[in-house]
Amino acid sequence: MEQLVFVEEPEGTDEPRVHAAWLPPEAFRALGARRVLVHGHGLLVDTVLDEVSRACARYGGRVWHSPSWDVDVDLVLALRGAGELPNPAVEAARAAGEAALAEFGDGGTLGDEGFVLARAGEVTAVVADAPAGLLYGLFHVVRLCAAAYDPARPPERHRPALRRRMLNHWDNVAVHPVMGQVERGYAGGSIFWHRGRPRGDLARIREYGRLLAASGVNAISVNNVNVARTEALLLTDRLGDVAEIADVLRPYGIRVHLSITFAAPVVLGGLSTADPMDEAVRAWWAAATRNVYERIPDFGGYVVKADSEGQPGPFTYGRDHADGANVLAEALAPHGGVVHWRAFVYNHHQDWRDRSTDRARAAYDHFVPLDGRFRTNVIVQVKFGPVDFQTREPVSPVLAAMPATRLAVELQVTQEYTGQQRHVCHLGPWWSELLRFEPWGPGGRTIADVATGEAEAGGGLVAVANTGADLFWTGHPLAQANLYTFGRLAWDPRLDPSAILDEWISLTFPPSATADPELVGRTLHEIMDDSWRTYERYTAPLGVGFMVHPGDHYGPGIDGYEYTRWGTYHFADRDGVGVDRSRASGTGFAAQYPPYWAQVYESPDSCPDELLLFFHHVPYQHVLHSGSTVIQHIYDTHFAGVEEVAVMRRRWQTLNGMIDPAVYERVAERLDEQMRSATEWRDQVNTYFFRKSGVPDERGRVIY
Ligand code: GCV
Repeated sequence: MEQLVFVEEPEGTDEPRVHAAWLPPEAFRALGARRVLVHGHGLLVDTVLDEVSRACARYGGRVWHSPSWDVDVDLVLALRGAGELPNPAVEAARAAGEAALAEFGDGGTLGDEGFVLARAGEVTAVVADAPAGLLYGLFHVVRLCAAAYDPARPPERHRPALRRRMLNHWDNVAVHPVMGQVERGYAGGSIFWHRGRPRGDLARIREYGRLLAASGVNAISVNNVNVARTEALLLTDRLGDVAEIADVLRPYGIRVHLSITFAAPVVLGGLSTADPMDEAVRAWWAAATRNVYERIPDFGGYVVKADSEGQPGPFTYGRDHADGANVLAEALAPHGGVVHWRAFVYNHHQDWRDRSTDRARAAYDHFVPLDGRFRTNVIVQVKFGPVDFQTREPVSPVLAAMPATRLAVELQVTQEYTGQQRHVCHLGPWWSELLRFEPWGPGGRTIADVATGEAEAGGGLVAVANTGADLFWTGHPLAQANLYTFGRLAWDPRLDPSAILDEWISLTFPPSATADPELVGRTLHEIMDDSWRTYERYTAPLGVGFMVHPGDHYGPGIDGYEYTRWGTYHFADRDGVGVDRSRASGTGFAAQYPPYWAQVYESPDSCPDELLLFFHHVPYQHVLHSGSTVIQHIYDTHFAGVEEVAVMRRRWQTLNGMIDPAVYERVAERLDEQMRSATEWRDQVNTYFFRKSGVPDERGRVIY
């Protein structure tokens, strides 16, 4: 049996080959065995042709490029407007595509990235208005495998719900003394940078672009939002390094963005100020930006972390975030670029003694008063929750409070707080829940609707990448599914995360290259489907958050942040635990939500169990909706979480010999660590709360 899991590397290299993730050659078997006609021209059409040609060369199919005709084909991938082909079967399939489009209504529009798939006779047609649509159509056909050629397949139209589907890399160019090459990176070094220089592996970057395009991602920023001296230079002296990356990713429809420092006019331009109201500063940004577009005509724009965790910003000059964002937007506007201005702004020098300051409130307090003041090419990028990418948080109330601003929702694919790619923690179900959340109450618009925006002009979905120079791209091979899922949810937030996981499994572990595909699929689902909830069970309880080891954020550190300046406290004492964020007696954060949720969150009686300690400080004997007390819930979930990891490990062992041994070994190794770490979490959390509360476990299990 073939195990075609790795992509081919150029001959003569001693480098270990890189895992093919969800695009192993085997995933192209159904396509590659067919007769394919590609019709149209353009850079991305060439990419389609190249993909099809490679697949056909491997699996015995044939490929023609227009203006070929008079050939029998199984699949035609055609641009509308590329002219008719004197081939009746092909034209019938194309006509079926056109007819299907007309039936979908709204003028049959496909946009820049959409496509339609239809069957006529023996031919499948994929029709798109623009080359990017054809590329996405091709990857759709790959995902469908043989089903793409099913005569009974009804016509389908696909268009991305979100126009902006972006990854932010927190990659440093120079190795940071504390954060290393990639801040919060758990997959080795950076794909782009190595010790102050470009890494130089353009083939790898191209392969990355290919994977991203196949998942649906269409933009990336290539450097950390914390911008130090070397990284600042990417905007000017080292722009060539960015242009090189942009050139490699362009054939896969991926636009490059850059994180910049707000102080650039001073640190790069030699001006005495970066005041956004200063004419010389405005002129500096305009000139620097013009220069960027001369080198990279399809440059996406800037990503900015300002006045946050020590990064410079407009506050230095008595200006606000709208003033700061607008000066950059003004410079980008003539070129069609956007500013992603992050709303992650809070006081990181808080006094833990002061219980009136609440970090959860900060983004709303800073940004909501500015609604309507941002230029139209500013996207305010909001972390999904009010604090910081925790395993469980409520949705950020900012997302429901800025109707006159383009908002992007920021997720974290890199598993900073969710097991750092040493633990299996499949985040699809969590993201799906967030995107479906209705901040105005049941039946209202969803978070996905906010990101889509009116007339599709919303800010889209952004995520911090989890990839690196690691052989498996993501350290933990199963963490590849998080990246894939992010792309697919950004394309269509209504997709069922379990169906996305099915796609990922059958692409990554193709049935034709697996001894027992049913067992592999079932086992992966059993391990991954509920793994986010398992992780939640053995870590911080009931939405209280953090409790992580300070600094590296891995493993338990229950009081690690309790007496620090970072504003992430749980306030556990002998009587109870949790943060009172009610309007009546707490910080008032609950009142930042629209009325429906403000009311639900305000009272411990109506607050959902999983967020109870985020919103309320309650006694240990408080009874949850589940019927359990808070203290007993803590014990039960922590024991259960560790047992679930033990089961995951046993299940994984059943795949020994069934799948690529390198994948098997890497996951097995990581599951051992997950078991060790989950046990550590269980014992520390249970012991901590037993010592604080003095309440024994009603089931008499071992607590230290
Ligand atoms: C890039 C958290 C992380 C930081 C990160 C920051 C951010 O605080 O721990 O490493 O900095 O979020 O999102 O900007």
